[in-house]
Amino acid sequence: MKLNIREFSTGSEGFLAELEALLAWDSVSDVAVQESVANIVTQVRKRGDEAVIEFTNRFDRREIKSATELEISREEMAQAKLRVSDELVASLEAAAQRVHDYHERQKQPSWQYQEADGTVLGQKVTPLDRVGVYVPGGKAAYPSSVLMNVMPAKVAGVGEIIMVVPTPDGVVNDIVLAAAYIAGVDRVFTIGGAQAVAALAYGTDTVPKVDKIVGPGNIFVATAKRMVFGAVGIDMIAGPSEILVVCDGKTDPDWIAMDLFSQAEHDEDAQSILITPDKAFIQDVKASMERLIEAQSRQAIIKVSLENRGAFIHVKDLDEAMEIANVVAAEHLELSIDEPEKWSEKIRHAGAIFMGRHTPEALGDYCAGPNHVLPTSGTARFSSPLGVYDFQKRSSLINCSPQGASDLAKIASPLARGESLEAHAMSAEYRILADVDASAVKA
Ligand code: HSO
Ligand code: ZN
Repeated sequence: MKLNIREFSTGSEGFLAELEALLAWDSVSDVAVQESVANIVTQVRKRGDEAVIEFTNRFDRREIKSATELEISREEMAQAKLRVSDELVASLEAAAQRVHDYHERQKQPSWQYQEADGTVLGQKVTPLDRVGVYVPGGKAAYPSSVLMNVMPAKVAGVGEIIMVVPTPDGVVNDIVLAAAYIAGVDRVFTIGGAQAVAALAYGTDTVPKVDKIVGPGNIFVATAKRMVFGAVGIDMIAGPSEILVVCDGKTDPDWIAMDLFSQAEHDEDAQSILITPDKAFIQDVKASMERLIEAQSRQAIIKVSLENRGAFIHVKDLDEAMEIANVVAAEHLELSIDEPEKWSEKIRHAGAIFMGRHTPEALGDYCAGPNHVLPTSGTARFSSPLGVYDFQKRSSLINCSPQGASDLAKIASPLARGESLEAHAMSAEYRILADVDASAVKA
């Protein structure tokens, strides 16, 4: 099948403008969607379960009468797991274990230190009490994403994990439930869309109010998450998935073609880009793609994705490739080159760096250990993969000794008076100790 994929060269005039146009992703949210989501959120906030039932029956074509019908117990999750093949269960369990072990290393301990005068300062780390995990129900219902969202929360020590997943026409996804069971989700509700986000954010008689909502979703879910932010915490709002492969031309072009497909098959908006200093290699990969796409089950999505947002970029050398990789700040960066450790030192912006020819993104998506929830659309410039730290928060600790308080008060008092805050100044000054030498002289 012929594929019409853009080709650029850094040497050509206007390259940077072309690159910018290629990367542009418009996440503007629709006014009509905003209005509809605002209405749903308000209704759920006001009328609780009654509104959740109404919207669920309407949007998911269900006939729920009581909100208790919306819950799936741990027992039912265990039953779902029994309906999944042994091979798949074994893979889910192995993946969960590896993701768990990786995230164990991210745990941040509380710490404190003592100053010479006895004052103690520190930071206390506490897991969130209750977290909501949104799992999409439609074409993007990924059991692997259940593991990736739940495991770091588990490792952080979150008290209770509530999962919501829409079940259009009442059809449950056994693999998603099996993953939830294995990951240790406490409660599951078969609700989705903005109504599920609102129920988690404000709580209803049936759905408990959570402290933070994580997990991907469609435009309704993303808009609802933005709307409830503040009442609860949220994770990042994910854009379409992207991969940037840097290859020196020495990897099997079939491997590179399939690595690019693996991202393109997610959805039509996904972005797959190859950068190489070897011009002939671009043609080799293209030939591989045109041959391999024939047998791909998601051929139609792959084709649209590659033709709309895919690209081959020819660069002068690997140094230039690294410069462009930093501009792109891709969600996934594959360094399919010799000495990837050395080259990775030049990378400053990427959600995850896959090093060497034997490290395709797909292994990271499922089971290497690191999280597959990563910053998209260039946000790797300022944000990080989902991790244990997203489910922990920090409190500052201050414990002044009498001498420490006295010394600090002498610093604080002029600052407070400079801000015309007299009560602050006096509160500090009360702690100033009487001058010991002066009293000694008096005696
Ligand atoms: N590549 C996706 C994650 C995923 N892949 C789930 C397969 N299943 C995130 O960018
Ligand atoms: Zn993937």
